[in-house]
Amino acid sequence: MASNPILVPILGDQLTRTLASLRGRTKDDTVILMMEVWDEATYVKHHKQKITLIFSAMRHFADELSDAGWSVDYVKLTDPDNSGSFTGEVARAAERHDPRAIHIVEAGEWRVQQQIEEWPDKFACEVEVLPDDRFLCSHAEFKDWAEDRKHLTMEHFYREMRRKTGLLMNDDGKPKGGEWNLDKLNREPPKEEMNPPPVPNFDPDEITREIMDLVADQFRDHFGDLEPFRWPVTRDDAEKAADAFFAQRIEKFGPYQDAMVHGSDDMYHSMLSTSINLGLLDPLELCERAEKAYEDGAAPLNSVEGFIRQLIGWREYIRGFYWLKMPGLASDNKLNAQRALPEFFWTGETDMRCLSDCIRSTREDAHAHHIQRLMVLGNFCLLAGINPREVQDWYLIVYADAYEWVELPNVSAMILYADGGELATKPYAASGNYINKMSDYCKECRYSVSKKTGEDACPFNPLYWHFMDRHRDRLASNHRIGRIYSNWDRMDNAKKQAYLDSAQGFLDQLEPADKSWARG
Ligand code: FAD
Ligand code: DLZ
Ligand code: SF4
Repeated sequence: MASNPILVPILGDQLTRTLASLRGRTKDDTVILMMEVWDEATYVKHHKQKITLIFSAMRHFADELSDAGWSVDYVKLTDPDNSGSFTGEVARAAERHDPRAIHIVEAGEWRVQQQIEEWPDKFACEVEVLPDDRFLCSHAEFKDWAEDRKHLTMEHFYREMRRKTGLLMNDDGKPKGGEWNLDKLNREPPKEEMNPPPVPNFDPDEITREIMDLVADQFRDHFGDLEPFRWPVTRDDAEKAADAFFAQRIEKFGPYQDAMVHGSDDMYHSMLSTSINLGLLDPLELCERAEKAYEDGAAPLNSVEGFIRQLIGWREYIRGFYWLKMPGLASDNKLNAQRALPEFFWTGETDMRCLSDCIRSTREDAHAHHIQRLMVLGNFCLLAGINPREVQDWYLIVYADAYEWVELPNVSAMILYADGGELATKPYAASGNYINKMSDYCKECRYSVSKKTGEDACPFNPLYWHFMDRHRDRLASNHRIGRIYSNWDRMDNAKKQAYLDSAQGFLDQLEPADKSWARG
């Protein structure tokens, strides 16, 4: 190793061999630093599988780099000298290696980026922070796009990304199939006999087992089941998971994207978000594979367009929105929602069958699919007026794919309307009817989805009107939702009061969560 090498810290969600900070570097002049630190593992009490996933993927990635001839300085959580923070570990590594410069790719999260921005003042050597070009759209590009727009409509952004990548585009600049967005074809309710092919399971190897022992010991009071642990932790396994999706599930991904079935949180979804967010899979490569599946006749356009839209549309848009709106987004609460998160979000103990199933899969798998996160769990938090900070913590903790850059806009702006409607043009509020249409939950629920008020009524029904009524001032002028108030106004006063009383009765009996589930 040359003296005064370049020190390249690689964070836990930067596990990509072509990372900007490694590109163009020579192996005899570079020391890669990877750090397991208490600050990251405990600033919220992440699900046990999330910690296992990240540490195991980090250790496998470090081995892969070492096998390829890189010098990797890997600090384990249990290292007695571990300072517990990124900054502390970079300082210790700087003492060990006396680098002439530190090169790091910008952090995904605002909180971590704030720490990195202090490094030039803290360290004697030069610090270079590189853009994370694993995303298609840079912060500056998103800012330019957003400037002077009244509404930051995802659909407009998505079309820009389609043009930029050429994905599903004809040579004349028009979208393949003639339409940009085929979402209207992607709302099939579940069928009786669907039998989606099982998602591949990846049995823990020795490295993962060692971390599972660590997690069982050190993080035993964190939420979630540690076993069975089935997530891919290497690029090879992540690619096997992608192969299985493209071979078996993409065909029906589109139509059943919004369908919910009791006991199933994978359905025809890709289950690739953990690998994509860690950096094990490249989203653009996945989109190109999806397009090829369409060209080869292996998947219909609505499935392929839907998948590509999630990745180059929603995922990129969400990240751009996060960086545009931080730090204010984290404390936005435009609907002034102040109710505590109910305890059943941690225990799953509720008679609401839809919620208890989504919380079960969250506890067992550190996963729930999009429509469960949005229209069951999210819809409940919106209608019940749960405080955004508590909802944000919950989502960040419980999902194995959760990092603040992707969790926060989805929670604060998409489900809670806490930003006042800059991301979502209307709140995603729905009564039990929507859940009944799109799932098999209601038929065996203790509540009746057809009952509107009273003890046995599906709680979503009165909660929906309670929400609409209490936010009338803000929502009545919204042209996408305002006409709902004419239905409310047509009801007689006794019926309205019955709705409001039922909702209030339900809200009053919710037991607030013990705060120690979330932090410290
Ligand atoms: P698929 O259904 O197969 O979708 C394909 C890919 O599209 C996903 O892997 C993901 O990378 C991307 N994607 C889809 N929707 C979104 C979206 N709204 N935002 C960003 N990317 C998207 N996704 C996360 O990766 N991390 C989170 O912390 C997260 N929190 C969420 C919180 C809420 C309230 C909601 C409504 C959605 C959240 N999502 C989050 C988005 C989405 O639910 C998950 O990406 C998806 O369920 C992961 O499963 P999958 O890989 O099978 O996804
Ligand atoms: C989520 C997480 C956890 C639990 N632990 C670590 C860790 O010990 N070391 C690390 O490099 N990264 C960890 N991460 C992921 C980081 O929080 C992630 O890299 C930041 O969110 C990026 O901004
Ligand atoms: Fe959920 Fe209501 Fe259906 Fe029960 S009846 S499963 S609470 S939507």
